[in-house]
Amino acid sequence: MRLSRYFLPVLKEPPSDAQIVSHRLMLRAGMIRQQAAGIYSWLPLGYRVLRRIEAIVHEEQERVGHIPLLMPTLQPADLWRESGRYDAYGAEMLRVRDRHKRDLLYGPTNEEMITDIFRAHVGSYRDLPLTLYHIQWKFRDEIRPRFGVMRGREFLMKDGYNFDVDKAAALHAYNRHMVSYLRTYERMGLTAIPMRADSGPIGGDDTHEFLVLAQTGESEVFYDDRVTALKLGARAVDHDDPAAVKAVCEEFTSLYARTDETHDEAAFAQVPQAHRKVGRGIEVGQIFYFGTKYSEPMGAVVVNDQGERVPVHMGSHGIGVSRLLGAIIEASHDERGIIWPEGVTPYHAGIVNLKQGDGAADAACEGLYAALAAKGLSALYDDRGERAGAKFATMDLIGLPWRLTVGPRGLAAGVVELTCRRTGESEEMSPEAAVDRLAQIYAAHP
Ligand code: 5CA
Repeated sequence: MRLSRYFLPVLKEPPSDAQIVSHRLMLRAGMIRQQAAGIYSWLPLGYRVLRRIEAIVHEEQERVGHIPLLMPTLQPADLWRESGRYDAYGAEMLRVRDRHKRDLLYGPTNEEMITDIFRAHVGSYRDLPLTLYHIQWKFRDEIRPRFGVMRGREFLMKDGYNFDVDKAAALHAYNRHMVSYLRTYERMGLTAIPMRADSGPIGGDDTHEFLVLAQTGESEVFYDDRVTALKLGARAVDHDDPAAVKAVCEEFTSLYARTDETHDEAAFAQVPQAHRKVGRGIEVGQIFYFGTKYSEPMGAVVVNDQGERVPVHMGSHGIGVSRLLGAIIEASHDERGIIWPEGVTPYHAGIVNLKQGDGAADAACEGLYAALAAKGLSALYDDRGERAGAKFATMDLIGLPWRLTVGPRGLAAGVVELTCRRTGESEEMSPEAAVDRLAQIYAAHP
């Protein structure tokens, strides 16, 4: 993309009502525009990152055998009357009435609807295990929407639902979700710690939240800091092997890590003092096992291998897709702007032309742009007639992890400059070497 033809409405002054750094940076970098309290338009740069995050979520869900579908945002109230949640959900639910005076609601989550789909089409244990998920907009009429996309009213969520014949199989699905979530967050450059949590209006006994440590997080967290060093890395985990999956979950949940809702002072006191940490975190996902809470009242039953009709065991599993943009920026920025991890960056590299209109510089930039594209790498080329300082400031603000700087002086010596946004370190090399280096870097971030 050439910046002269792009739509990147950067702001000079951050609006005064944006309280936290991620919200300020998303507005300054022209990523979002607020349309009403907690409701945002996604401008091109923000939308590009949002789609990147969605793509990673899809890839990691499909990797472990979960199946995507798409349910609507509007749901009939009658489904929620069956589960008893229509009245229980309270003022957070946005209720609508259509022209035929039928009650609808803008879905805050989809347990009822997915249970309806399941009961209509599945009747035998032979069709299990089954996990269906979608990425769809949700609406929760939060009393205090704030911090930009972090606590919106309309927000994008990945929500998945497992159907299993018994509790043991459903707990395997729970563990499989935990492992796939760990991989999902790692690919986004995040350390998200699974913490035992409270189930709230979703219900159920077993639940973990995934928290990204950040001073601006809304949850208070208590943890053994050795948990922050755990990494899944490139290891292969057989997601169909319950013991292997459980072993990974145990590794990630045996050290103390809890939110204030489930915090236990006596257990926390057992953590060696040097590792005992209290901090704040951003909840970027939550997994639940709730057994037959929805399948029983809604009649989602299967015939098991004994010929008996039994309600299916279920769980639901959510990732805050739009919230993740805020969480990633909270975890990765400096005083000049955003620093995108390679896995989610909107463009792989920025190209800054120090002397637009200079024949050699223009040609070298066009050459780099094409050579990157040939390797499957996207570039944002600043081809405007601006001063170098202004171009650098824009690149730093929008946070592309790698910048190529091209100018007549370097070209005379046959080199361009490759700069790492995170460390600020620059290296001069031939344009070909720079393209090869970027291809190598991104090979590790598919
Ligand atoms: N049905 C379950 C799991 S699918 C569910 O709704 N879980 S949840 O309530 O925990 O939401 C899942 C994730 O959505 C949360 O972990 C959080 O990251 C994100 N989320 C929840 N509320 C908001 C909000 N108001 N704004 C942005 N993201 C939110």
